[in-house]
Amino acid sequence: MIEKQLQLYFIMGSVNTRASNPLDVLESALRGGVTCFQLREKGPGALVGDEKRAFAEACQTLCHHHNVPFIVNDDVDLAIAINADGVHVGQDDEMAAAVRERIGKDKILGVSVHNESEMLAAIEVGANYVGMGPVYATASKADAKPVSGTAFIQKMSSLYPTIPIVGIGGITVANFEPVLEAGASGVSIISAIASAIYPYTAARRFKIAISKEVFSS
Ligand code: IFP
Ligand code: MG
Repeated sequence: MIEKQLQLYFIMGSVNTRASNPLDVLESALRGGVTCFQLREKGPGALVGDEKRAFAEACQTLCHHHNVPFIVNDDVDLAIAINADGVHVGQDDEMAAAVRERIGKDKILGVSVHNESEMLAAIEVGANYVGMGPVYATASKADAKPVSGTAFIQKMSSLYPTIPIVGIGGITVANFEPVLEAGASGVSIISAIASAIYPYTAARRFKIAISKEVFSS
């Protein structure tokens, strides 16, 4: 179930979009067929406080209209306050074990991992999926770690086949296949949809290409 929801995982904040109304971009991405959404409201100009909450709730409403899970990056308080479907945390964010405790067992918990010990820790706390990357070079994250390629995904998916993996970082419709072939359940996309001139078309292209890939594997 979660594997299918992770297939085309769109991540966005109000500062990542080309179009001036980020909600239009999210709506287009949802119409195009993204299967999961993470609100990652970060960087210069990011919304905070009440504005962030209002934006989050607007995103949540759109996601629910399309039956797509709404995940909040890092901000556990916000996720709990608005009853989001889940939380994604990195290694420097609130410890995953504490997050699981706070959100409860029925919410989705995603954790970013960069090595085997982080992978084991994520499994231990009952993460529902792990994010791995940057698979390719990315401009969306100022403090991104060195490019990891698909080798780490390959290794972790064969050693720990029970926890779904999402590849993230620099993924486009032209380079996503090796990520799924390495064993990822899905791919996370920021720029290739959020910064596209036509986010609907961009999402739709991913959707069709991924359906073919999943069908043929
Ligand atoms: N991975 C993911 C996800 N989200 C993030 N925000 C991140 C790494 C840093 F794609 F959801 F797994
Ligand atoms: Mg983080």
